[in-house]
Amino acid sequence: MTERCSQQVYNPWWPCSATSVDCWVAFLRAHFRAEAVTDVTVYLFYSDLLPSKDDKDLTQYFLLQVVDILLNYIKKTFDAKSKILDFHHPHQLLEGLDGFNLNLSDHPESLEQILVDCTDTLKYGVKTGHPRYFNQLSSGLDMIGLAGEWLTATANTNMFTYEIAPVFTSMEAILLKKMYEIIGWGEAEADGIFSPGGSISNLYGILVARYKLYPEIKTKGMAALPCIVLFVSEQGHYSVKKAAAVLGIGVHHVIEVKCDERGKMIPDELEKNVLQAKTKGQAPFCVIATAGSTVFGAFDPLHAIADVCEKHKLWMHVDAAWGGGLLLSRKYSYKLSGIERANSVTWNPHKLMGVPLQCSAILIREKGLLEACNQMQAGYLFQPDKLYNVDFDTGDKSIQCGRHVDIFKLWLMWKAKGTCGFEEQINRYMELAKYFYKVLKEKDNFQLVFDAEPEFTNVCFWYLPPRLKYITKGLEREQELHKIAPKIKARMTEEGTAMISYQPCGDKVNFFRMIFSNPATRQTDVDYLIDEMERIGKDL
Ligand code: ABU
Repeated sequence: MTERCSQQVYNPWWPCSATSVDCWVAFLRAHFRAEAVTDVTVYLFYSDLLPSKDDKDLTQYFLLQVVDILLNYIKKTFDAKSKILDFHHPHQLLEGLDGFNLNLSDHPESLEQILVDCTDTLKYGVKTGHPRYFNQLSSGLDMIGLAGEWLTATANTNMFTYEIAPVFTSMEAILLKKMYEIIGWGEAEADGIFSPGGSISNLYGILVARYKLYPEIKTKGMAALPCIVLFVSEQGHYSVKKAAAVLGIGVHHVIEVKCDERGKMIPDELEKNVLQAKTKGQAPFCVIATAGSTVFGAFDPLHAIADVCEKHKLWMHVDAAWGGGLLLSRKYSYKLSGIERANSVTWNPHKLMGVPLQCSAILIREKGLLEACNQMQAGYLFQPDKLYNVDFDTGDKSIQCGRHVDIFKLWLMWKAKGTCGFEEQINRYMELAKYFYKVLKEKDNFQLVFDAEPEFTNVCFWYLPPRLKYITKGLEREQELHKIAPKIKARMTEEGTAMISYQPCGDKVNFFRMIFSNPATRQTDVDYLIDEMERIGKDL
């Protein structure tokens, strides 16, 4: 260490605060028994940490400094008055900012620099746990989930075999069982796996649906199949089309079914589309129903869709990536009534349940199908003659080889909250959505997209600047209104005061989509957002 740890001039930023600098000097004194260490610091490198050197104290000190950085960030995250982000354009970040250089060099950087880089990475990022972060369906920063991520990263293992992930694969089995029960399926008939997100879970649903009807797909490919088609509502997630493209089905073979005025699939339209496809010589095989659509938060009528599926022998997949968490609420789970009739379900605990990204499950109401569909029996991983029950090797069910451990943070959160804790949190989001809707309804400078209580925690609305009142309803007014949401969002982003998403949809020009899925959000933050929109928007 001595040759490379030359003493350098004191670096004023290290390590972040005066108290920490004192600690650092004290640490160095003790560590190097060098009383001379006063106002100087020593440069150390990754090679001074475990396992290169047997220096547990230094490794501990370095990691504690990282924790200190994280704790400072967490404190700021939950302070409503702190900025959600310090926005910079991509070229600014790529060019480098004030000591934060993204470029990589051939030579090692000191541990000090590594700690500065950790600080800056958080500094220039987005605080998705901030109480006024409403931008995505997944938001919030759960402390238990975070602890789960830390532990998972420390364990650094792979989900493909019980052999190297005995505890995590067992936890996955327990969690999947719990989710089947909540949906209303018996354990003996169900199967599942955690996947890298809702899009991949939806892809699994379609993949297994096709395999069930056409098992020859696995060996012979699409050439052996008729022209297969599937159905999803106009408000369904775009990942369904993506999956169709990836699976060689083709985007043109995804038939979009009309929705009612609230964005729910119309079952009669579904049946009409199925019959039309058959008349054209196409082979319908699957319907994707949505439980909690991305923009409107709509729930398709699952029982009526299940009736159509049963009548026409179609696989029913429910994309409950967003809405699945509502099954934990005794008050609101009725919105997913009929999900128990589905053949497969996507459910993302990283959305409504607030589990840190990523955490998504594909659940299938037929044991063995997932494995039959994806199994390749790689001899170097899935030896049948291992010392344990190899049914716990999950790798041949998945389309990946390596699979990240997404289960532990969910398991730990469930332990910490109990099912009731999730329920309470989710019910609170529903109440906040109703509150937000009621406040906007009373204001003449806001207009709701649906003049009815929200179906879910999505609340869609326009802000109307005063000048729009003087433009008569029609194309010109719509064109002007279309420009308002992006302008308000841009100002909010630049000022870092709040984040909320917007989009056009069908014949509706750009409108805001409010989402409640952040445990840090309170009514005061909702009131703040409204005031902020009025402040920024009144002169637009
Ligand atoms: N379906 C992915 C989530 C998109 C969103 O947060 O709006």
